[in-house]
Amino acid sequence: MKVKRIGMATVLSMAALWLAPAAANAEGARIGDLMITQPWIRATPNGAPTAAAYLTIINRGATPDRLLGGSAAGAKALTPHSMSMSAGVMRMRVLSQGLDIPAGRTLTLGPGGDHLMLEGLTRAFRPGQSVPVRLRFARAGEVTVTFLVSASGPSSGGDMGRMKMP
Ligand SMILES: [Cu+2]
Repeated sequence: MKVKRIGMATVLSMAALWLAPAAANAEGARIGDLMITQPWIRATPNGAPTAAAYLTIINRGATPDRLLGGSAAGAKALTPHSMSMSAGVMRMRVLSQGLDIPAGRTLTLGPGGDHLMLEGLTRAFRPGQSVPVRLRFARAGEVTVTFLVSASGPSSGGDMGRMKMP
């Protein structure tokens, strides 16, 4: 029994080391079968009413889930939005049924695509700040994730997790 516990501790510390490079820029989280990585919020100018938040969700389970919404420090509402091109204009709308996270798939939200919309901002988001965001999933439940505020993206390269425009 004692040997087994030491073994587990070693595995955990190795996992922590392996995760360290990503955690340096943006913290992730795990809830049930879902792994959340690269959470970030686009920095806003003073007085901006809204901000967009992005993240990657990996569903390692055999059951689909949905990201329904949540809440964020400094915003009155947080809802999933879709982004689509209509007559040459980018339009977004509230996804009242939430965002699908198919079983065994990775969902990446990035600039130019689906996103989480923070509305009714009570503060500006400055690059380098950390913002606690509560996310609500239909199946996995709720989890608090620390989102990093950035002008262009969660990694120093700025392009990781970005969605390519058509
Ligand atoms: Cu939006």
